[in-house]
Amino acid sequence: MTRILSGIKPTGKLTLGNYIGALRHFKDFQESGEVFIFIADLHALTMPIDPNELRENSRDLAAFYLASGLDPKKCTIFLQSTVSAHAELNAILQNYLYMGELRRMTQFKDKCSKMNDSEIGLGIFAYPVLMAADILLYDANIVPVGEDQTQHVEICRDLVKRFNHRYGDILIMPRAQVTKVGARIMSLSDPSKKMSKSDPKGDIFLKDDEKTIRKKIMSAVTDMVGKVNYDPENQPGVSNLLTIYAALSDITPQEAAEKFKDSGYGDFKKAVADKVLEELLPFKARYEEIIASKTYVDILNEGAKKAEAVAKKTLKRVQQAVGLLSLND
Ligand code: ATP
Ligand code: LTN
Repeated sequence: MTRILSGIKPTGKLTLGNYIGALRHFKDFQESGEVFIFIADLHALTMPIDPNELRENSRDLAAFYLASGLDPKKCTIFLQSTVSAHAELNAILQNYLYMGELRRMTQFKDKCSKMNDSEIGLGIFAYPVLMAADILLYDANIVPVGEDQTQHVEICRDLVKRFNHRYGDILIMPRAQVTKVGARIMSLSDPSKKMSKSDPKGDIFLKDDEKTIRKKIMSAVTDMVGKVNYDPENQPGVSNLLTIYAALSDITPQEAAEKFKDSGYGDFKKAVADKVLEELLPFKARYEEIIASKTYVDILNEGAKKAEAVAKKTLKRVQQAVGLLSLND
């Protein structure tokens, strides 16, 4: 059976970009494969974060997973830090990715370009190693992610090739799966930048109320062209709104553009806001119910047990392959 694995790091308030590019799709895999979805809390430590905020973000993310339609009876939902095999496999795999290739990662360059070496933690540099451990522990075949994470899945694939070449067929080769529409939602206030939860200016958060969401969409940056076209190069703001509308309607941005070709920007933005709210308001209501009832606690405990059983077996296989002595065999 196909194994599917993905995670989101609890670094801040989740955005509409996280929802459209990743979260919204996770549930679709539940019927066809064996799904592992986790809260990447160890990854959240790679940039400075307040401990209380990290705890709150982690609870929120658990509730968002459940509100998105992930069913703990059909998939395994867990906190990364509660399955120690992640850290253990990380310690082994760090020897199979190299400084030169880690330095070329876009995320590392983006996050650290304005810092000097004395401020850059080892964790953000070695981020892809831990992410590879996350993926490989579960023998994942498919890793659904937004576009910005595909480079990390690619480096994981390089690691698998290198490792298997040396030790035999030990690790399973994963591949990234990126949604066709909405893999890179841009900021509403600056459509040249990715919408990102750690850079929150003008972006839509899943916890925003109706009034705020409407206001943000109505004041999204557009252009002077005055016509709704899908043309990301010349009309990035309008094209981004079309992408949001299209992704949530399961149509292409071109189809969305056709629908609004005779509309002014005001009417078009109102339709986008209605579409976003139609999806987010019921989602938010489910999230609030889950947070209040704390049902996520038992689900995460149960998930950790199920995840650990799978992860331990892979860890053992790797430990044996590289020559770590096992005293019980
Ligand atoms: P940070 O700002 O802390 O780096 P982020 O908002 O980029 O966080 P991640 O935790 O890195 O979010 O990403 C969670 C998932 O959401 C990943 O699969 C990522 O590819 C996807 N994602 C993030 N931002 C966007 C976006 N703007 N459009 C589409 N998908 C996105
Ligand atoms: N790097 C990812 C989070 C993440 C992940 C993973 C995603 C950590 N480990 C393994 C898929 C598979 C992010 O920033 N969203």
